[in-house]
Amino acid sequence: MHKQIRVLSPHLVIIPTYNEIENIEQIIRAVLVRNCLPDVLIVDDGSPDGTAAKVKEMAQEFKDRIHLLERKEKNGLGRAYIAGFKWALDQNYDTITEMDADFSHPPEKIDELIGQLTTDKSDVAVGSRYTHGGGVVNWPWFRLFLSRAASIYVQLITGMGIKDPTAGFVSYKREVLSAINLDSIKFVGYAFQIEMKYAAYRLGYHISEIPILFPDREKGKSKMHIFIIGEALSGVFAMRFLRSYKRYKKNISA
Ligand SMILES: Nc1nc2c(ncn2[C@@H]2O[C@H](COP(=O)(O)OP(=O)(O)OP(=O)(O)O)[C@@H](O)[C@H]2O)c(=O)[nH]1
Ligand SMILES: [Mg+2]
Repeated sequence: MHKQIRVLSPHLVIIPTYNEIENIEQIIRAVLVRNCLPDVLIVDDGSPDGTAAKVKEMAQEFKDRIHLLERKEKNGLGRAYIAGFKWALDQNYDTITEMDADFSHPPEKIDELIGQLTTDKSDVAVGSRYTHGGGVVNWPWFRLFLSRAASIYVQLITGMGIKDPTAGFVSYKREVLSAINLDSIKFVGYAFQIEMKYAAYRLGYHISEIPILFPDREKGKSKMHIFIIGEALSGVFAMRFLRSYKRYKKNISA
Protein backbone atom coordinates (compact mmCIF):
# COMPACT_ATOMS: atom_id res chain seq x y z
CA MET A 1 0.00 0.00 0.00
CA HIS A 2 1.21 3.48 -0.83
CA LYS A 3 1.75 5.55 2.28
CA GLN A 4 1.60 9.31 2.14
CA ILE A 5 4.70 10.87 3.68
CA ARG A 6 4.27 14.20 5.40
CA VAL A 7 7.09 16.54 4.41
CA LEU A 8 7.72 19.08 7.13
CA SER A 9 9.31 22.40 6.37
CA PRO A 10 12.23 23.24 8.66
CA HIS A 11 10.89 26.80 8.88
CA LEU A 12 7.86 28.13 10.73
CA VAL A 13 6.35 31.62 10.65
CA ILE A 14 4.14 32.45 13.65
CA ILE A 15 1.49 35.17 13.32
CA PRO A 16 -0.58 36.15 16.38
CA THR A 17 -4.03 37.43 15.48
CA TYR A 18 -6.87 39.28 17.07
CA ASN A 19 -9.62 40.43 14.67
CA GLU A 20 -7.53 40.28 11.50
CA ILE A 21 -10.26 39.05 9.12
CA GLU A 22 -9.32 41.80 6.64
CA ASN A 23 -5.67 40.73 6.48
CA ILE A 24 -5.53 37.03 7.34
CA GLU A 25 -5.95 35.41 3.93
CA GLN A 26 -3.56 37.77 2.14
CA ILE A 27 -0.87 37.56 4.79
CA ILE A 28 -0.94 33.75 4.90
CA ARG A 29 -0.67 33.52 1.11
CA ALA A 30 2.17 36.07 1.10
CA VAL A 31 4.13 33.95 3.60
CA LEU A 32 3.49 30.55 1.97
CA VAL A 33 4.93 31.65 -1.39
CA ARG A 34 8.37 32.56 -0.01
CA ASN A 35 11.32 30.66 -1.48
CA CYS A 36 12.12 28.85 1.76
CA LEU A 37 8.55 27.43 1.80
CA PRO A 38 7.81 28.04 5.47
CA ASP A 39 4.84 26.58 7.31
CA VAL A 40 2.54 29.04 9.07
CA LEU A 41 1.15 28.94 12.61
CA ILE A 42 -1.65 31.35 13.49
CA VAL A 43 -2.20 31.92 17.20
CA ASP A 44 -5.68 33.37 17.51
CA ASP A 45 -7.14 34.63 20.77
CA GLY A 46 -10.82 33.93 20.07
CA SER A 47 -11.26 36.74 17.52
CA PRO A 48 -14.98 37.47 17.33
CA ASP A 49 -14.66 38.46 13.65
CA GLY A 50 -14.10 34.86 12.44
CA THR A 51 -10.32 35.02 11.80
CA ALA A 52 -9.87 31.42 13.04
CA ALA A 53 -12.67 30.09 10.82
CA LYS A 54 -10.93 31.60 7.78
CA VAL A 55 -7.66 29.93 8.80
CA LYS A 56 -9.40 26.55 9.09
CA GLU A 57 -10.89 26.99 5.63
CA MET A 58 -7.46 27.80 4.18
CA ALA A 59 -5.90 24.83 5.99
CA GLN A 60 -8.07 22.57 3.80
CA GLU A 61 -6.41 24.03 0.74
CA PHE A 62 -2.83 23.94 2.08
CA LYS A 63 -2.74 20.67 4.00
CA ASP A 64 0.07 20.45 6.58
CA ARG A 65 1.39 23.93 5.85
CA ILE A 66 -1.11 25.99 7.85
CA HIS A 67 -1.58 25.37 11.55
CA LEU A 68 -3.87 27.03 14.07
CA LEU A 69 -3.61 27.42 17.82
CA GLU A 70 -6.85 28.69 19.25
CA ARG A 71 -6.93 30.32 22.64
CA LYS A 72 -10.17 31.32 24.27
CA GLU A 73 -9.37 34.80 25.52
CA LYS A 74 -7.48 37.83 24.30
CA ASN A 75 -4.39 37.52 26.40
CA GLY A 76 -1.84 39.79 24.76
CA LEU A 77 0.73 39.26 22.07
CA GLY A 78 3.46 38.03 24.44
CA ARG A 79 1.39 35.10 25.78
CA ALA A 80 0.30 34.18 22.25
CA TYR A 81 3.93 34.05 21.09
CA ILE A 82 5.06 31.96 24.06
CA ALA A 83 2.35 29.40 23.25
CA GLY A 84 3.44 29.48 19.59
CA PHE A 85 7.14 29.08 20.44
CA LYS A 86 6.40 26.05 22.63
CA TRP A 87 4.34 24.49 19.85
CA ALA A 88 7.15 25.13 17.35
CA LEU A 89 9.79 23.54 19.61
CA ASP A 90 7.53 20.54 20.09
CA GLN A 91 7.22 20.14 16.32
CA ASN A 92 10.99 20.38 15.83
CA TYR A 93 11.20 23.34 13.48
CA ASP A 94 14.78 24.59 12.88
CA THR A 95 13.90 28.27 12.55
CA ILE A 96 10.98 30.15 14.04
CA THR A 97 9.97 33.58 12.73
CA GLU A 98 7.47 35.94 14.31
CA MET A 99 5.55 38.63 12.46
CA ASP A 100 2.34 40.70 12.57
CA ALA A 101 -0.71 40.05 10.41
CA ASP A 102 -1.16 43.65 9.24
CA PHE A 103 1.59 43.86 6.56
CA SER A 104 3.75 46.21 8.63
CA HIS A 105 6.36 43.46 8.42
CA PRO A 106 7.17 42.92 4.71
CA PRO A 107 6.75 39.19 3.94
CA GLU A 108 9.29 39.46 1.09
CA LYS A 109 12.00 39.89 3.74
CA ILE A 110 11.34 36.48 5.33
CA ASP A 111 13.87 34.66 3.13
CA GLU A 112 16.57 37.16 4.03
CA LEU A 113 15.91 36.87 7.77
CA ILE A 114 15.88 33.09 7.73
CA GLY A 115 18.95 33.12 5.44
CA GLN A 116 20.93 34.81 8.23
CA LEU A 117 20.29 31.75 10.41
CA THR A 118 20.73 28.99 7.85
CA THR A 119 24.09 30.42 6.75
CA ASP A 120 25.13 30.75 10.39
CA LYS A 121 25.64 34.50 10.12
CA SER A 122 23.60 34.91 13.29
CA ASP A 123 21.39 33.08 15.80
CA VAL A 124 18.67 35.73 15.83
CA ALA A 125 17.80 38.00 12.88
CA VAL A 126 15.76 41.17 13.42
CA GLY A 127 13.80 42.99 10.70
CA SER A 128 14.96 46.46 11.66
CA ARG A 129 13.51 49.92 11.02
CA TYR A 130 16.48 51.75 12.43
CA THR A 131 19.49 50.06 10.89
CA HIS A 132 21.03 51.57 7.73
CA GLY A 133 18.57 51.21 4.84
CA GLY A 134 15.52 50.63 7.04
CA GLY A 135 12.72 53.05 7.89
CA VAL A 136 9.07 53.74 8.60
CA VAL A 137 6.54 54.96 6.04
CA ASN A 138 4.01 57.71 6.75
CA TRP A 139 4.37 57.84 10.50
CA PRO A 140 3.32 61.00 12.32
CA TRP A 141 6.41 62.69 13.79
CA PHE A 142 5.30 62.05 17.38
CA ARG A 143 5.03 58.29 16.88
CA LEU A 144 8.44 58.19 15.24
CA PHE A 145 9.88 60.30 18.05
CA LEU A 146 8.43 57.94 20.69
CA SER A 147 9.68 54.85 18.91
CA ARG A 148 13.20 56.23 18.31
CA ALA A 149 13.42 57.51 21.88
CA ALA A 150 12.33 54.10 23.20
CA SER A 151 15.03 52.38 21.12
CA ILE A 152 17.76 54.69 22.41
CA TYR A 153 16.49 54.30 25.98
CA VAL A 154 16.62 50.51 25.68
CA GLN A 155 20.13 50.60 24.20
CA LEU A 156 21.35 52.81 27.03
CA ILE A 157 19.74 50.80 29.80
CA THR A 158 20.47 47.29 28.57
CA GLY A 159 23.77 47.81 26.74
CA MET A 160 22.45 45.72 23.82
CA GLY A 161 23.74 47.15 20.57
CA ILE A 162 20.45 46.54 18.74
CA LYS A 163 19.12 49.57 16.91
CA ASP A 164 15.49 48.37 16.82
CA PRO A 165 14.96 46.51 20.11
CA THR A 166 11.14 46.76 20.04
CA ALA A 167 10.93 45.14 16.57
CA GLY A 168 8.37 42.36 16.25
CA PHE A 169 9.66 40.83 13.00
CA VAL A 170 12.29 38.38 14.21
CA SER A 171 13.70 34.97 13.25
CA TYR A 172 15.15 32.69 15.93
CA LYS A 173 17.20 29.54 15.62
CA ARG A 174 15.47 26.74 17.45
CA GLU A 175 18.39 26.42 19.90
CA VAL A 176 17.88 30.03 21.04
CA LEU A 177 14.22 29.48 21.93
CA SER A 178 14.98 26.20 23.65
CA ALA A 179 17.77 27.80 25.69
CA ILE A 180 15.49 30.58 26.97
CA ASN A 181 13.19 29.73 29.86
CA LEU A 182 10.01 30.81 28.10
CA ASP A 183 8.02 30.64 31.33
CA SER A 184 10.22 33.37 32.79
CA ILE A 185 9.25 35.88 30.07
CA LYS A 186 6.91 38.30 31.81
CA PHE A 187 5.88 41.11 29.50
CA VAL A 188 3.12 41.18 26.92
CA GLY A 189 3.49 44.18 24.60
CA TYR A 190 6.55 45.98 23.18
CA ALA A 191 8.40 45.02 26.35
CA PHE A 192 7.94 41.37 25.37
CA GLN A 193 9.97 41.97 22.20
CA ILE A 194 12.71 43.69 24.20
CA GLU A 195 12.75 40.99 26.86
CA MET A 196 13.14 38.17 24.30
CA LYS A 197 16.08 39.91 22.62
CA TYR A 198 17.64 40.70 25.97
CA ALA A 199 17.34 37.06 27.05
CA ALA A 200 19.06 35.90 23.82
CA TYR A 201 21.75 38.56 24.24
CA ARG A 202 22.46 37.59 27.86
CA LEU A 203 22.82 33.97 26.81
CA GLY A 204 25.53 35.06 24.35
CA TYR A 205 23.68 34.54 21.07
CA HIS A 206 24.59 36.62 18.04
CA ILE A 207 21.84 38.99 16.88
CA SER A 208 21.90 40.66 13.45
CA GLU A 209 19.67 43.35 11.92
CA ILE A 210 18.27 43.34 8.39
CA PRO A 211 16.80 46.66 7.17
CA ILE A 212 13.05 46.76 6.51
CA LEU A 213 10.57 49.45 5.52
CA PHE A 214 7.66 49.49 7.95
CA PRO A 215 4.35 50.92 6.70
CA ASP A 216 1.40 51.51 9.03
CA ARG A 217 -1.44 49.01 8.90
CA GLU A 218 -3.95 49.77 6.11
CA LYS A 219 -6.73 47.36 7.10
CA GLY A 220 -8.18 46.41 10.46
CA LYS A 221 -7.74 48.08 13.83
CA SER A 222 -4.68 48.63 15.99
CA LYS A 223 -4.57 46.85 19.35
CA MET A 224 -1.87 49.07 20.75
CA HIS A 225 -2.76 51.01 23.88
CA ILE A 226 -1.12 53.17 26.49
CA PHE A 227 -0.58 50.29 28.96
CA ILE A 228 1.80 48.68 26.48
CA ILE A 229 3.98 51.80 26.26
CA GLY A 230 4.06 52.14 30.06
CA GLU A 231 4.99 48.49 30.40
CA ALA A 232 7.88 48.97 27.97
CA LEU A 233 9.33 51.99 29.76
CA SER A 234 9.12 50.70 33.32
CA GLY A 235 9.60 47.05 32.35
CA VAL A 236 12.97 47.60 30.71
CA PHE A 237 14.20 49.42 33.78
CA ALA A 238 13.00 46.61 36.03
CA MET A 239 14.47 43.97 33.75
CA ARG A 240 17.89 45.62 33.91
CA PHE A 241 18.16 46.90 37.47
CA LEU A 242 15.74 45.06 39.73
CA ARG A 243 17.24 41.66 39.09
CA SER A 244 20.87 40.93 39.73
CA TYR A 245 22.87 39.63 36.75
CA LYS A 246 23.22 36.18 38.30
CA ARG A 247 19.56 35.86 39.17
CA TYR A 248 18.49 37.04 35.75
CA LYS A 249 20.87 34.68 33.97
CA LYS A 250 19.70 31.74 36.04
CA ASN A 251 16.12 32.71 35.44
CA ILE A 252 16.29 33.01 31.65
CA SER A 253 18.09 29.71 31.06
CA ALA A 254 15.79 26.78 30.45
N1 LIG B 1 -3.21 36.33 19.60
C1 LIG B 1 -3.17 37.65 19.83
N2 LIG B 1 -2.73 38.49 18.86
C2 LIG B 1 -2.70 39.82 19.13
C3 LIG B 1 -3.10 40.36 20.36
N3 LIG B 1 -2.94 41.71 20.32
C4 LIG B 1 -2.45 41.99 19.08
N4 LIG B 1 -2.32 40.85 18.35
C5 LIG B 1 -1.77 40.69 17.01
O1 LIG B 1 -0.44 41.13 17.06
C6 LIG B 1 -0.07 41.81 15.86
C7 LIG B 1 0.36 43.25 16.19
O2 LIG B 1 -0.75 44.01 16.66
P1 LIG B 1 -1.06 45.48 16.13
O3 LIG B 1 -2.45 45.88 16.50
O4 LIG B 1 -0.72 45.58 14.67
O5 LIG B 1 -0.08 46.33 17.02
P2 LIG B 1 0.91 47.43 16.57
O6 LIG B 1 1.59 47.00 15.30
O7 LIG B 1 1.71 47.76 17.75
O8 LIG B 1 -0.07 48.65 16.28
P3 LIG B 1 -0.36 49.36 14.88
O9 LIG B 1 0.94 49.91 14.39
O10 LIG B 1 -1.32 50.42 15.22
O11 LIG B 1 -0.90 48.34 13.94
C8 LIG B 1 -1.27 41.72 14.94
O12 LIG B 1 -1.12 40.59 14.10
C9 LIG B 1 -2.42 41.54 15.92
O13 LIG B 1 -3.55 40.90 15.34
C10 LIG B 1 -3.57 39.45 21.38
O14 LIG B 1 -3.95 39.81 22.48
N5 LIG B 1 -3.58 38.12 21.06
MG1 LIG C 1 0.57 46.74 13.52
